[in-house]
Amino acid sequence: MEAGLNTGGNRQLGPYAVTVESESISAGPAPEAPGLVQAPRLEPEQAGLEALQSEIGRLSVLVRSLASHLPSFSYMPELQMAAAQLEASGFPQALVGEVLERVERRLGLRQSQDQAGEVRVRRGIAAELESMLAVSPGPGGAAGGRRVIALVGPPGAGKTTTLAKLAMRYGVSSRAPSVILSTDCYRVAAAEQLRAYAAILGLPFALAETPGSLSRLLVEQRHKEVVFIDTPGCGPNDQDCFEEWSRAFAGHPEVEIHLVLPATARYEDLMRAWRRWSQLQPVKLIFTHTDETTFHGGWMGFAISAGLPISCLSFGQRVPEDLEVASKPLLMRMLFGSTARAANA
Ligand SMILES: Nc1nc2c(ncn2[C@@H]2O[C@H](COP(=O)(O)OP(=O)(O)O)[C@@H](O)[C@H]2O)c(=O)[nH]1
Ligand SMILES: [Mg+2]
Repeated sequence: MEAGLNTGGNRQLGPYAVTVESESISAGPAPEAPGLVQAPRLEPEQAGLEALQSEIGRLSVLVRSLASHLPSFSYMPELQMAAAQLEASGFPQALVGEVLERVERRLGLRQSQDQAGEVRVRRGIAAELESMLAVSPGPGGAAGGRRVIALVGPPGAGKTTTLAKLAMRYGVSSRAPSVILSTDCYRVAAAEQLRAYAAILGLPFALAETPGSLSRLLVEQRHKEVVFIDTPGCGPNDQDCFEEWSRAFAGHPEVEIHLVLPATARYEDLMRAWRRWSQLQPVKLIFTHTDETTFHGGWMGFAISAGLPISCLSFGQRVPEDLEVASKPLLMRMLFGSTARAANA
């Protein structure tokens, strides 16, 4: 059926006719109308039509380009928008796809036409991420038990600074007999930095000259209730270093190994680091430098992929202030709003 725009028939628009066929709009040269006086040119309407066509063209390019970045174009618009935001914050695409599928199931949405509303979708996403992220606040398991904590991770991640913060919070403040052990014998300044922290905190300090001599020190210090062990960072290609440290810890199941990684690294870089550091069998993650980024999807996505709980977050250089014990509400506030410092203010 052919229907004219507004009038139910063809309408003369100067040299053009506009006809609406079913739902499509087409524009083309107007047929000659014998006996009719040529209508005056309606240029503003013609210009409006061209502008409309060009806007539709622009929007369709934009939608195609947005869709090509999304895990699936079959999701409802609110989910697609949320997916774009998660990806922009650093979450890997595959994980975003998994989150969306979980949210669809949670909200009972089966088709892209289903309606859910932005707020409901946001809450669904937060709930899913909260259930996928694991936290294990601070070091140590059973309350009142002996704690032996080792920090491992790449050089410059913030291990020594974080160790001093932990020593203050879980050693000095708890008044439990504690000791700080450094195994960073590669760089003289590194051990001295920790010795200085130990002196300020009033805690005993000992240096293991080699990874092998750590065993002897751990036996010597077996009566201490809290033992903090700092380690040097292995370079990415130094496989010998990783093997040496895995051997050093293998005979000491009492050591709780926390992997310290910078929150500023991208998801892919963290996964690459994980392939090496997982050899040491860490049981918890600490993320540092969280104050230096507002993109928290990369490291949170990594924590989900690695399947390890987050124990602490470091958000600055100050010892001992700039350390927060991880909690799910804190992670959600960081992800959906602000930095660790602001999120906890
Ligand atoms: N901005 C910021 N700087 C940090 C943080 N943690 C450590 N640093 C700084 O990063 C640098 C390396 O830290 P360090 O503890 O020596 O790293 P390590 O090589 O892993 O022992 C030092 O200048 C620290 O003060 C943090 O959470 N935020
Ligand atoms: Mg260090």
